[in-house]
Amino acid sequence: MMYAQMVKSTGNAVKSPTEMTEQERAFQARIDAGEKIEPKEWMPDGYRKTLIRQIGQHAHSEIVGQLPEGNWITRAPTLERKAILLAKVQDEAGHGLYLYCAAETLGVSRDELLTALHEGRMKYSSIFNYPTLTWADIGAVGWLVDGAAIMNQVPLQRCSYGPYSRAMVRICKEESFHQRQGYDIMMKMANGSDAQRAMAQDALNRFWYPSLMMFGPSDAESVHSAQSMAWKIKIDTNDGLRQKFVDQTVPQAEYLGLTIPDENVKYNEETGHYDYSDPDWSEFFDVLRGNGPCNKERLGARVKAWENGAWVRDGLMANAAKRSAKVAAE
Ligand code: FAQ
Repeated sequence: MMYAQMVKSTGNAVKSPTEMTEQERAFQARIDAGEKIEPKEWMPDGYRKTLIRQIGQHAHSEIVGQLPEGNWITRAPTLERKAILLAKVQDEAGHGLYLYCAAETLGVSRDELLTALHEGRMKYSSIFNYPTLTWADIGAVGWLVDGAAIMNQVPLQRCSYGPYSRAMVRICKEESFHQRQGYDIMMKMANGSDAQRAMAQDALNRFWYPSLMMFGPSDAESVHSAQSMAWKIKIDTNDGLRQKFVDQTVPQAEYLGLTIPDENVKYNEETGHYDYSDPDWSEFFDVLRGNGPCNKERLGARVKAWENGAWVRDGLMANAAKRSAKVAAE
């Protein structure tokens, strides 16, 4: 069993119009005109591959992302909190399903994508390799992790690939609710006892930098951004979205009376944005290589769930075969 996500990132320079074939030029013109590309239409091989990679990773993130929160369903402090958390975790499963379906329209099966995840050939978001140690972490995940996810996904509603862009519309609606529930937990904790306030601060301390890492490496290190943006598979740069997230989140932390664990966070009158420190990128790349605190546990849990579900899949297939044999005999 291989737990690392040893996928090598390679990015190609964006082709200039003169290097493109006529078909590629016509395709790029459609993208530039804001048209949506639909499943059966011609698309460059690289466009298809990039979408499969990004949508697949995104789907895996939703499914693996259930694990840190699932950890707290049995320990939620009230029945109401438990019901809300259960609904949120179920939503993530739904997001995974829409996204696997969107990827399937590109000619890859869900089984193939899951096998690639299980064999360490595909990535999922780095954030889910961090543990949720206290109830306040569930607040921080909703507030910061869903907050970062929405910041990235709202622009993706305008992605050039029809099925992905439409999946994003629904996902973003649900993610907004998720973020509100996280912030609501943080408000309760931040306005609670000293011990609760300390837990809220501790959760923010641990989740701040990993949340900033969700947007991916700096623009200088991002291998895919240029081509993905030319194809409108990505709408904004990694650093652009990260800055927007910081600008949105700092005032929210102030409202909670919590401190961002970065002494360089300061409003910059000249730029109109908050200055902030970059995360430790060596930690980010190390997590991607499979060495985060929970990589082994997360992938292990997914592989086990897959194996434990084999009898359900086998049963469904046997039933489907029986039904089609019956229809054929009629
Ligand atoms: N973690 O060249 P770039 C959620 C990889 S939201 C792991 O910049 P790209 C909701 C990247 O894949 C989270 N790997 O790449 C939820 C590439 O490697 P590759 C999921 C990362 O694709 C909330 C390499 O580094 N959201 O789950 C990360 O242009 C709460 C070079 O990077 C999405 O997936 C990372 N953080 O930009 C669920 C959104 N960052 O593939 C439960 C869609 C980068 O060559 C609870 N995805 N890498 O082997 C995207 O927008 C983009 O894929 C980026 C990365 C922005 C993530």
